[in-house]
Order: sequence, then C-alpha cells, then structure tokens
Amino acid sequence: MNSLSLKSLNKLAQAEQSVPNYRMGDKQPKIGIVHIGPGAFFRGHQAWYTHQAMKLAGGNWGISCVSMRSAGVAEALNPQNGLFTLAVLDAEPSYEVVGSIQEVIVATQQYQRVMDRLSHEDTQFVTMTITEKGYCLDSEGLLAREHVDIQQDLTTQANAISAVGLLSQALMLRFDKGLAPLTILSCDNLTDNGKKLRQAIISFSTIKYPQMVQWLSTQLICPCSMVDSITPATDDSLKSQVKQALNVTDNWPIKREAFIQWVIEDCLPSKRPAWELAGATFTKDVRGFEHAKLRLLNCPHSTLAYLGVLLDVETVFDGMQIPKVVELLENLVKEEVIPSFTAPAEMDVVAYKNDIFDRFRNPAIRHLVAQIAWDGSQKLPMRILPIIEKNIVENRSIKNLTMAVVAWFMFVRKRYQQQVELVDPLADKLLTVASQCNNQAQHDITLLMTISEVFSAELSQQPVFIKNLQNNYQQLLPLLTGDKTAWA
Ligand code: CS2
Repeated sequence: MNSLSLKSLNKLAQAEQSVPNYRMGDKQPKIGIVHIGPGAFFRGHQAWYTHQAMKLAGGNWGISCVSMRSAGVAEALNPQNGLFTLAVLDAEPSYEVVGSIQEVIVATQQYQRVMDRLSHEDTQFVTMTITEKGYCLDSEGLLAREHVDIQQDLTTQANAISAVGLLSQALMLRFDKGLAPLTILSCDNLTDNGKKLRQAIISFSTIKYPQMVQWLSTQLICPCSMVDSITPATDDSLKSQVKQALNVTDNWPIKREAFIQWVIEDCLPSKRPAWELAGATFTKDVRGFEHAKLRLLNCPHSTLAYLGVLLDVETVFDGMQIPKVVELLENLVKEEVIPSFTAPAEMDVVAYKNDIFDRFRNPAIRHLVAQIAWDGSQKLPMRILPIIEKNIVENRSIKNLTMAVVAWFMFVRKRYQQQVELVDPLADKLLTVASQCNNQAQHDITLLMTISEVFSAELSQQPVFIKNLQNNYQQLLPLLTGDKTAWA
C-alpha cells in the first residue's frame, strides 16, 4: 500500500479523492505563513481554511509549522511532504487530503531554520495554537515576567523557549532587515487573544529589544479571532478508517466534526489568504462571537468534562446521555450564562446554544472528557470565572457555575486519590492542595482559594462565591467515594 506523499496524489486524484490541486505536479506555493503549535486543532481548522483558500484562489500561502519542543508531528508529516488526511465525521464520514502544510520544524532542534522562516520576506503571517498556558500570562492577562520560560528568554542569549520570546526575537530580525513586522494571529480560546498577545510581545520587547518598540507599537498587527470546531485526538481506529477509505497509509490523520467557524478581526493587510472563500468571517467586533463561544460552548464543555470524569463517563456524547447532567447544563446556560453577555446582533443565542448541545450529542465524535479536562487551571479563568464575577456584580445566580469550579476541584482530588497523572501546568500545587483536604467543606474550600494563580484576591473573598462553593462541595463529595445515586 502507498504512503501518503506528493507522489501518491495523482493516484488519489484518479480514484476521485479530494486532493490539493495547488500541489499537483511541480506546483508548490511559496511559504507565506508560519504556524506555531501544529496540534490536531490547527490541522483540522486553520490548515484546512488555508487549504481551501489556496484550492479556490491560489496564492503563496504554504505553511511552515513550528513545534516548540516535541518532534512527533515533524516525524509523522515531513516524510509525507506535510500532507495529511482530514476525516470530517458527520452522518457519513468524508475524507480530504489537506496540502497547506509544507514542512514541520522543531524549534529545539533547528532553531536557526525557524528564525530564517520567520524573518523571510515571503513570510507574512504567523498563526498560533499554543493553548492558554503557552502565552505565559498572569491572572490579569499580562505577560508573567517571573514565569521561568520568560525569565530565561529575557535574561539569556540562549534560543528562546517561549513563543513570546521566539516571536520577539524574529521581529527583531525583521526590524534589522528593514522588513515589515508579521501579522500574528492567535487562534487559542483566550478572551481578547490578539490584544493579549500583542501586549505580551511589546512588554517582552520593551525589556529585551527596546530599539524596536516604537516600530512594533505602530505596525504590529495581532487580530483577535474566535475559532471553533470540535477536534478530538487521533486514535488508531481513525488511521485504519483512513487506510480503508483512501487506500494509503497516513502517519497522522485528523478528525473533526463538520461544523467549523473562524471569526477574524477585520484589520488584516489586503494581501492575505482568501480565507473568506472557505467561510471565515471578517468583522470589526470579534468580542461578541468570542464571548458567545467561550461561554456557550467551552464553559459547558469543561463543566461536562469534570462531572464526566467524576461519573466515570468516557466521552462528551456519553455525558449528554445523563439527564441530570444535561439538566444542570441547561440551567447553567439559561440562568447564568446567557444573561451575562451581549451577543452579536445577528446571533440567535438560543438557537446557537441548541446547535452546540446537538454537536455535543454527535455520536460520530468520540471526544474524551479526560482530554477536555486538561489544563483546568488555565481554562477556568477564561471560560468560567469571568461569568461568575459578572454575575456577582449583577446579582445573578452562580450556583451552577460554582458547581463547575467544584467539579474541577473534585476531579483534581480524584486524580490525586487514584494516583493518575494530572495534566496541568499547576499540577504540583494542585496535588499538594488535594493532599491536605479533609472533606470538610469550609476547610477544603479555604485551601482551594489559596490557588492565587486561578482565583484573584477579590474573587476568593466574595462571601457569595465561597458560600456557593461550599454548598456544591457537599453535593459533590459522594462522587469521590463512587456514590453516584444523586446523578442516576
Ligand atoms: C475544548 C475545546 O478541550 C477543550 O477545552 O473545550 O478544545 C473545544 O472542543 C473547542 O474549543 C471547540 O472549538
């Protein structure tokens, strides 16, 4: 059987599979985009948008991917000339070979190549999916200067290990060469992602590269964007499914749902990929979309994930089969989330939420709750705590939102009890707190509030917040000993 590569494209095209027309024969677009963090989400989302844009309108928008540390994606995709299969899992699955990626570079192994790409005149855009923790921000959303990675990048001349350090260095090279800066698009689930990224780069550069700060302040464009498509991790069954459907072996295919959305702040330079032809929306106001998505999708998603782990369910689909869980999510959204923000004028919020819950019920998507549960300390401050803060000020209920916070805490305690790895940059601190719990709500919630990286001083002293957390704690305690009767 053939392996997926440029050589196998003709055969696939003859078999009427969907292949990248812009890479057939000796056609190879130049690289115009560098992407940092080539995980599954990027490959199912932005790589696909750029692929569609080049299919429909051409352009030199080949993507060079940079992996900050791990070599897995490079090892899988470089032998395939960057090609990979995207399986869209709907009622009927469909398959498409995506060709926008041309190479994957690992920063820890080929740092100079990364710098060459980023400072090349053909490179116009950087997109990034480095997850919340990759930005090294503090609880105010500003660059955490004391973060170990940032400290190292600020104080040594060694190769940068943080994305902000790496980008700042690359911008400095462009400044020296007399090139325009890059347009840098954050594609992570952070509120005001572009603004925060821009601020972080400028604040880093103020210390390390002060000579270019004026230039950055006037010319650096970091649009805000909202990204959406449920993309579970690849498993072995996907590889065999793709092998059967396409008759080629693909080292690392990607699967996602059919729904996909990308809303980008309308401030991009005119020379850019025709992402709008692939369905991306350009708007002056991303905020409403971003709030709607973080609050109506990611907030219930995390709530479901933590409750799901406590209830021993495997996937989001499984969790959506438990009536009590669905009832909680419905109340959460209706009473506490929808009244908390202003949606874009054109959005029917209830229909939007119903569609999201239907997406959670897609039986073709096996999205593991354990995967969504990762990095809770980074996700809660983006998708749950701001709603609680707003509701407290506006005197609305928070009891379902605090249930989500307590479910996270119980999840941490369960990981500790079962000695299962806790995937979270704050794991050590969280597990230490878990080790000191004694099942007394007051005592344990007081301990939880010492996690100042997650709970601001102001929030952790709000009596109504503490009271709700304590009540929810009593309610969820039985789950820690495996007693699920209240949820049956
Ligand atoms: C999920 C998201 O893992 C998670 O935290 O909530 O990855 C979610 O699937 C995407 O944001 C959907 O666009």
